[in-house]
Parts: sequence; C-alpha cells; structure tokens
Amino acid sequence: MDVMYIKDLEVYAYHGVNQAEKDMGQRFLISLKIFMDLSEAAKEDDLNKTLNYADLCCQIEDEFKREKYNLIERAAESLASFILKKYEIVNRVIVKVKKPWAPIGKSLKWAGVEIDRCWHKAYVAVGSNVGNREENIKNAMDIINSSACNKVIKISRLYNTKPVGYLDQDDFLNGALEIKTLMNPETLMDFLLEIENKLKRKRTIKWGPRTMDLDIILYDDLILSQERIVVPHPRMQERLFVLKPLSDIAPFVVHPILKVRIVDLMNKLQKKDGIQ
Ligand code: PH2
Ligand code: MG
Ligand code: MG
Repeated sequence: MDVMYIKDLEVYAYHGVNQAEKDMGQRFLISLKIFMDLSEAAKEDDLNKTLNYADLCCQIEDEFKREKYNLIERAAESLASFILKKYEIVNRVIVKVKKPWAPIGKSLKWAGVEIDRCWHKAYVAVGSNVGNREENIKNAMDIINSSACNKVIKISRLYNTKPVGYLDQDDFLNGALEIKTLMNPETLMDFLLEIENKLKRKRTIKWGPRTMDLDIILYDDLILSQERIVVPHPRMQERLFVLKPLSDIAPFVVHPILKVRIVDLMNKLQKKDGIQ
C-alpha cells in the first residue's frame, strides 16, 4: 500500500495531566503515516484523487486543539479516528505525538506515543423471529450506521428459515452484513449486544425466540478463542441460515481456520442436509 507522510507538524495545544500543562499549553509534534492508494492521483495528476496535505494539516491542527486531554495516548487516538472517519480513501494510519517540552524536570529530546489504527472488515449474521422481522433488521442496520465507528457496506438478501436448535418457535428472517468497523472484536460484540437490547431482546430460552440476534461471524482473518468471544463463529459451517446469506455478499472469502471458501462451505452443507 502507498503512503503519505506528515512529519513533525508543530501544534500548540493543551493536553497534559498537570494543571499547568492545561493552563499554559505546550508544543506538540505530530507525525502521520497515512496508508492509501496513490496510483490514481499519480496517473491523472489530480489533487482530487488524493489528500491535500495543506488542508489535512489545517484539519489536524483544529482537531488536535479542540479538546484538552490528560494523555497523549488519548489525543493520538482521537486524531487517528478523526482521519479514518473523515477521509474515505484512508484505510490505515499511524499517528505519532511527541512532546518536546514535556515538563518532567529533565532534559530530553521528546516523550511520545505512536499508534497504528485501521478499518476492519467484519461479517455479521442477523436474525429475527419476533415482531416485525424486516423492520427489526432495518432498525438494527440503522443503529449500526448511525455509529461513527461502523458502516454497513453490503447487505445480503433476507431468507425465511425454519428454526434450528429449539424448534417450537416461529420461522426466522436471516441475513448477513458486511461492515467496516474501527472497533476491536470485544467492543464490537458489546455494541451489537447493546443493539439487541435496544430492540427489546429478551434472553429466556437458549436459541429461543428473539426480536434480534446479531453475531460476529468473521472479523478480518482473525482467529480468536476467548471466554466471551469466539471468531470465526464456531457453528457457522453447520448453519445454512448463516452460510446462505453470507454467500450472497462474501462467496469467495476463505474461512481462516477451515481454509474453505464460504460458497463451498454452503454447497457442502446443502449436499449433506439435502437442499433446503
Ligand atoms: N438462531 C439461533 C438458533 N436457531 N434458527 C434459524 N432458522 N435462524 C436463526 O437465526 C437461529 C436459529 C441461535 O442464534
Ligand atoms: Mg445466533
Ligand atoms: Mg447471538
């Protein structure tokens, strides 16, 4: 991936744990390594196909001065998410924030932090079998889209499916979403649980009726096995109600453990279960 650099942009701002730093301010040096495709801009010699670094530096300065944080960690984090949210062509950014005047009673060149942040691609399975199922799914998507850290990129068709697991309940409407997210898997899972709660999900019977179920199926190529969260979803390869909609939007994505494409997982399961 191509990169654009900003090196040691000097900004006077008011971040610091000490009150004196908040009152008097100090110099900060901001460096950015911005990952994006520069080939179109190069080919067409067109400023509109890239980032204008003059404009970028002004925006960065304004954003950096907007708040007074205690920590440069926090100031760097907010700059990184500002850049990723504002400029669609930017996929990843490394932000370095240095304090050359850090008031520690010692002579030093600078104290600083560097963070590396990017958009992640996740696939989320959606299901509903209580209330107005379509409306529930639409509401869940609207809530995802209204959060600045998440954007729905692709939506599958919605499928009417027979309940699996606990059979004495109404049919489900199932779909799958591709989203881009700045959240890590745990934060994303908590965010999705919050949406389920907002949509009045009641947790009574395991695999029972629900207004909304939102499960992380895949998160980049990540393999994660923790008590609260397992990715890829451990039962995805056994569930046609997951694989079918997922095949609409990610047929050639490869399962990071099984090393099989989604469409092939679906075909294999359909053969095993008979066409449903
Ligand atoms: N979800 C379950 C259990 N069973 N069956 C269908 N058809 N669709 C679902 O989304 C579903 C299910 C647990 O999450
Ligand atoms: Mg589920
Ligand atoms: Mg769930």
